[in-house]
Amino acid sequence: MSEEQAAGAAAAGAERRPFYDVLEKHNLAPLWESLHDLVTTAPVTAAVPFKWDYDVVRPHLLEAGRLITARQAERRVLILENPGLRGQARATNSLYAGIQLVLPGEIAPPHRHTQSALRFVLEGRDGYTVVEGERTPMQPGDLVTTPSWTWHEHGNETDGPMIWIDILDVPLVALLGSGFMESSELERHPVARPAGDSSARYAQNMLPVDWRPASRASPIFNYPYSRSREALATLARNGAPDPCQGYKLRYVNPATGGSPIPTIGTYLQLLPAGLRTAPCRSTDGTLYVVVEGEGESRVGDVGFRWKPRDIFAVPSWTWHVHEASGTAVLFSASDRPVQEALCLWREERAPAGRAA
Ligand code: GTQ
Repeated sequence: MSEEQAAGAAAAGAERRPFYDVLEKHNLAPLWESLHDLVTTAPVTAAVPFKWDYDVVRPHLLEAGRLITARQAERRVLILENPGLRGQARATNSLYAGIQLVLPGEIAPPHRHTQSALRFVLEGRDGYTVVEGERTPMQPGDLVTTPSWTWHEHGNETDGPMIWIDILDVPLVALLGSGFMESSELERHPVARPAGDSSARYAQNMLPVDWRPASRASPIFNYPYSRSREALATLARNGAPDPCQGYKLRYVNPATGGSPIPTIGTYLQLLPAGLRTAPCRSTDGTLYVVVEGEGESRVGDVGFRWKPRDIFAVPSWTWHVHEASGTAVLFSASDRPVQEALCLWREERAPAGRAA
């Protein structure tokens, strides 16, 4: 724009100002002033690439354990706040995440909400979550789901702390205005089914012959790490890795073929030692949890080194590469199934030679 044109535009802007003031009084606004902020040429998000170092989080979580009980807190959790979305309880655009602590002898009482939740176990063995009256023991690396509107509670009868990451679709449900929650009057939900019942029914590549799913959520509450890890180990022995993902599997609801939680996609990937992935970006902002191994990732123009139990956020449409020093395993979660259902999901893989 020439100086003359710029001056003309400024004059026209000043001339329209009184009109805008009138519009504002009537709760109206001129689209032409904000069109290209609303409808951008590519995704724009305030979320930033960020890593939460487990060595930083853990002592604060244990301090919370000294200051408040699980029962008092209802859920004793430190929320992972994306620095670009401070005060909004969001780790990515659409995902809430927090680190929960249940100490020996504690229970986190039963409640239910329309927000769907998953737990990915970071530390401790044999603590448990009860979902709809079925208790499932939790081991490191297990993915435990609590579908929308199911009663759930947590407990720990072991002699060590249980620590896991909670990932919920809280921001999405808030956007849609569809949040409900209910606390139980009961100290504990009555046990309705023996442990292992839903796994026997639904998690053995078979389904009860006359069963029809009542919802899109998976009937499986626990996807044990041992089984997923073994599958990845076999794949890594059998063939070449994908240049962007290494060996990556998605968790699945056996009744639908979709994701176990309709609003949150969940993935486990193995990066062979020394692999540097090709630059890749996709529209689903993603939260990664390091399960095994050490390495580094470059996300946009930020780089971080990671080790087991570190968590990092990759915002929507941000180029990223991962490099594993030894064999590494990453768990990840995103809103990809929502975007796919709405025909919004896109991915781009860099041509060979492009740096992230
Ligand atoms: O364990 O039910 O981190 O309801 C946030 C909300 C955990 C839970 C969270 C919840 C829970």
